[in-house]
Amino acid sequence: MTTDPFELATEAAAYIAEQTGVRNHEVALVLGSGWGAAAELIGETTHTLEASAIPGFSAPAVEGHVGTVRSVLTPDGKRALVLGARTHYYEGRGVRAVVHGVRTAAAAGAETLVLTNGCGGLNPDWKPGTPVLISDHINLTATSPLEGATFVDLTDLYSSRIRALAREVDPSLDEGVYAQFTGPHYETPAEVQYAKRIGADLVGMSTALEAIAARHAGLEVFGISLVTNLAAGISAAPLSHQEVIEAGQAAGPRISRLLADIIAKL
Ligand code: 8IG
Repeated sequence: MTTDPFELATEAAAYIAEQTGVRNHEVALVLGSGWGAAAELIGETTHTLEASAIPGFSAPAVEGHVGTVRSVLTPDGKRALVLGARTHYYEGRGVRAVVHGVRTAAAAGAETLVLTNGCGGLNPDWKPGTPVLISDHINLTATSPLEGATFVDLTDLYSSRIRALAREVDPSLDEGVYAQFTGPHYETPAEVQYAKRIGADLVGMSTALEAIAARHAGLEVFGISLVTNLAAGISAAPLSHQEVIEAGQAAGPRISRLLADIIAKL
């Protein structure tokens, strides 16, 4: 197998095209915590592949994450590649593995990438189960998915065009700056206050590195977070992974509809 990450993505895309018979997927979605069922309304799933069978992918490490890659046909005839399996930085497989799905989506023909995640919220008005548009990010991982002298502009990384479409679907949607921490531990309350002071509204363990790789690959990026818990210290309650799963389930119908309506407008 190749060691070049872009060649590996090309191999993965070729495998997907061969298995699905679909040459080009114009949009790709990465489903994060709480978003597993949200893709159901986007369209008809025509093919389901085990992620672990696709070159460069591996089985998901986290309960609530789905280890499949699906080809979905939307009602208006668009082809969506739904990546249920995200590799997180904290899994220790390196940044190349973290962004392999994004590079595969680009190699599979995608022009638009929808990144979803579950995260902690810093705004106490955002009750668990609130979807929030990502307007920008702060990468606190101290690394980059890009290697060598690869200088990439990240202005308007999270497409203002698609955010406006999302607000046409639901004018009540707020937006915020997402800070990617490495995890897998959640933040201390002091770290949450630090995130707040440097301009973050959302804290999580994904998305920023993927968005950077997506921009480098020429994709238009849309990011949406599901606030599954108030960040540590914002509420008096301690954080639990169970709470995260339940908030996702409760928000299911709203965020499913939202995602499907946004995809339809792309
Ligand atoms: I779901 O509060 C979820 N993921 N870093 N902090 C971080 N990641 C998260 C959180 C959170 N909630």
